[in-house]
Amino acid sequence: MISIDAEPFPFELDLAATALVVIDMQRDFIEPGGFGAPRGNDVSGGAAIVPTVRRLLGGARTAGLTIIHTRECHRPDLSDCPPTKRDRGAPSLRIGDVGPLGRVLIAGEPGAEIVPELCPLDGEHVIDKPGKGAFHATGLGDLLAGKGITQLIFAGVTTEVCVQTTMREANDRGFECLLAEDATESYFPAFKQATLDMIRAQGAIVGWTATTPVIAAALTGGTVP
Ligand code: C5J
Repeated sequence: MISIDAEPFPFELDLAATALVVIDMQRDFIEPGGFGAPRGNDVSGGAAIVPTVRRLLGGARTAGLTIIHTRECHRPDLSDCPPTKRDRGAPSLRIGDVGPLGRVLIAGEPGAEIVPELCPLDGEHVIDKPGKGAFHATGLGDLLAGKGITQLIFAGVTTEVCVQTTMREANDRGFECLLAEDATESYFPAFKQATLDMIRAQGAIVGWTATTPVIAAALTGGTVP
């Protein structure tokens, strides 16, 4: 066990039973013209955390962790996209519309790809998910069970939507969840802060938070990746 200096109290990490889950670091969420920007969001914060997520990935790769990348995206025929999801609000581009990054949030389109700096390596898992939570309508639960994973480290975007939803799904399934607080971002700074606070409140009711340098150093035995 490795003790990680986390909030609200140390996280006891079992390397053999831990996976890193990088949520939705896709061009559609962190580049102009994808899913986020047409909803009036400033997407620059997502791009700003890419080096930090890369550092966390480096630590996880050095430690030999199971690594999972998720992508929020839909089938080209939208058969896995509830009309309520596509139709809600008044964005200038809806899911499936053609934009500067191809069809928005559609599997196989440029915008649905993970940014090149965080490109999955051979042997890492990529989970395409139609929902905000990564357990909904995916094989993630079976994948983790098959590997004996009981602890999850989280990074990615956006903090209060897909990251938090997946952490809550995982928590309810019995996983211990640690969020890398500087390797996640929201379009709304107040929502990010509120999410960090609510996750670790009430004695880690959803999970723990810690910084990437602390997690990466713990994963690599003190060396900074
Ligand atoms: C959103 C996500 N924000 N990946 N998706 O709709 O958080």
